[in-house]
Amino acid sequence: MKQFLTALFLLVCIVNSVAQNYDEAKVPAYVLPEIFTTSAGQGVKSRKAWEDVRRPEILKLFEDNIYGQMPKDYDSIRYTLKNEDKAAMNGKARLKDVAVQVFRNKKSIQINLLLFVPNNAKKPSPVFVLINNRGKDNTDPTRKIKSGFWPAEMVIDSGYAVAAFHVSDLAPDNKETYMNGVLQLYPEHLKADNGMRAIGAWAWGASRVMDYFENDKDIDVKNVIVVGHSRGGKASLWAAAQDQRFAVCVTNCSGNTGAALARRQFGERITRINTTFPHWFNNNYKKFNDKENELPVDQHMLIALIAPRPLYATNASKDLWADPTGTFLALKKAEEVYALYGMKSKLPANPPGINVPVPKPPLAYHNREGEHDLTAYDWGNFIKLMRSRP
Ligand code: GTR
Repeated sequence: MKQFLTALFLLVCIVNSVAQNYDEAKVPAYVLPEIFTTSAGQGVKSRKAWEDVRRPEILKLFEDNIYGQMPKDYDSIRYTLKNEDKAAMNGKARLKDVAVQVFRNKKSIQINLLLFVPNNAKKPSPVFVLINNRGKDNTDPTRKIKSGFWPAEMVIDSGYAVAAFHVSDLAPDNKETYMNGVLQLYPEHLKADNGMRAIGAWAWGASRVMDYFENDKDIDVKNVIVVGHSRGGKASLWAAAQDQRFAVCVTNCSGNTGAALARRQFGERITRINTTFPHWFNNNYKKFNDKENELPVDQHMLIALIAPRPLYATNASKDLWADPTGTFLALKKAEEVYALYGMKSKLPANPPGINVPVPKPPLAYHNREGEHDLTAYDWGNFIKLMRSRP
């Protein structure tokens, strides 16, 4: 029996991996929904029509069909400095270990925020905040363990503050237990087909951290950069799309339902993501399993929601699952919204080569050599983007 089950499991794995397309020649012909045509078929030509009509309409389409509603109300929020080290990183930085507690309907959750601020800063510091979807070791506050996933010393040396919180504080990344977090504060969402789910909860957490930054004099709130990798990169995109206080968005290897176009059906597809991770997106999204072309949006429109703020999307050469070409094409399609703000994209016409970064606003991109990961190479380029901002 055990052997039979192992064989069956292997077979399912093989069928699944063969079922995913990795061949550019097999990408079907597709038509992307127009960014500048309203649901009523009207053309959008001005910034005003974009901001007043089409942008809110697209945001709602993403809420209703994919990420779920984003609750904005809560009863109260409390910030507590749990621990502080004024001479962290050999005196280079101040560590603040902050509890962000949010209360609603007699329930509460706690986001544990780690923040290092450069000690030599003469004014409030811009800050990179990572939505950490990997091990907590990656953000070791004692700095005994160092990781390219969150190279805090490098960011501090470059003159920026660096922060992180873990997704498990908001919603455990598990289809059985994801509701044991923010969703306890908003149980009505669980009943709604367009309710918030795990990725929405992580993005909601980023906004509560932003609430905290607005109350921390060490932080330059006009320059908060939200960073996420992969599933965390889907959340960083959604956070920046719906909360315009984020000045810059970094979405690293975010792939399907992140920065890559769904209609290309290359690498991971909607059916697969909804089956493996049914707790990430809302119920309505399941209607689009194997029906990418029926979606009223595609991911270039999520990027468009971030305009005119800078966005950095990345890929890795061996991570075809996340469709590097589809990510680049989504950025290219979003250029038209930046153009509406008089911004000229520096992206080339075709995807740049491997390790040929374009860390330039408003739309930055690179395809790093190697595996699906977030590394010091990636972070070095995010810093370059910040430095080349006007
Ligand atoms: C994969 C998933 C991707 C991506 C990745 C990750 O299993 O299919 O969409 O989110 O996990 O988060 O590393």
